[in-house]
Amino acid sequence: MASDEVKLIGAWASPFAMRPRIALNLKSVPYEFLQETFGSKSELLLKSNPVHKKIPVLLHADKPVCESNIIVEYIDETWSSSGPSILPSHPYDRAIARFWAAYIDEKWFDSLRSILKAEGEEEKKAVLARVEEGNAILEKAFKDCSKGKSFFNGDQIGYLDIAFGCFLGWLRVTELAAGHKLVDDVKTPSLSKWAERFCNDPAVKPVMPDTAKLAEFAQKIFAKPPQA
Ligand SMILES: N[C@@H](CCC(=O)N[C@@H](CS)C(=O)NCC(=O)O)C(=O)O
Repeated sequence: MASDEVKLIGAWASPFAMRPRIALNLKSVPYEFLQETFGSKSELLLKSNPVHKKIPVLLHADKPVCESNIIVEYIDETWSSSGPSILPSHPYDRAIARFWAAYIDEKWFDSLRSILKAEGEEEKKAVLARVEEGNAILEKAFKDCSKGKSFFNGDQIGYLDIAFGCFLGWLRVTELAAGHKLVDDVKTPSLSKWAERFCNDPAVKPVMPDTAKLAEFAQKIFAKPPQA
């Protein structure tokens, strides 16, 4: 009989792996964290996520669930009676949260990671402007969704907070590398306060990587030749 155990294949520095880690913390679900080594893929990962071969993968009773936002939804539905609800309760709010989560992964994060790879001042400037444009859009989305509350969907951390907040460590590292603040009290006052609240939440604090440690890791991985 398969055990009911929960395991998560991930890595400490992975923003995508941070999503299910926060969700499991919110639901107080104990799990074993199986960390992949950067640059190689374990047999278990290849077997569990043969399509994308990416982390994170949640193993629940030995059954794999892939894709970070899908895992977060699975955690919310599976442990529905423990901890706060992660997805908004109204279908419209759920649709909006999923819309912004897709925007963050497909557009915003794409620009953010281009900063670290940008070559020359002109390219760097253009990418920084693209991220700031995205931040302004997300500042407005935060105001519209939170309606004056602390988080995107109210008083507690939810789906969209996790989807966006998981990138805050990498955002800080990018700011350091670029010598340019991207989220601050002047440009994005609401997001700036939200980021502080998010990072201090007890479900987030233990899994948010230390900026200096992450910056050191970033230097190592970006020093390697770019991969196709
Ligand atoms: N859409 C995926 C993205 C996951 C992802 O990009 N994971 C990275 C680590 S942060 C990875 O496994 N990269 C290895 C690779 O691309 O081969 C998700 O949301 O889970």
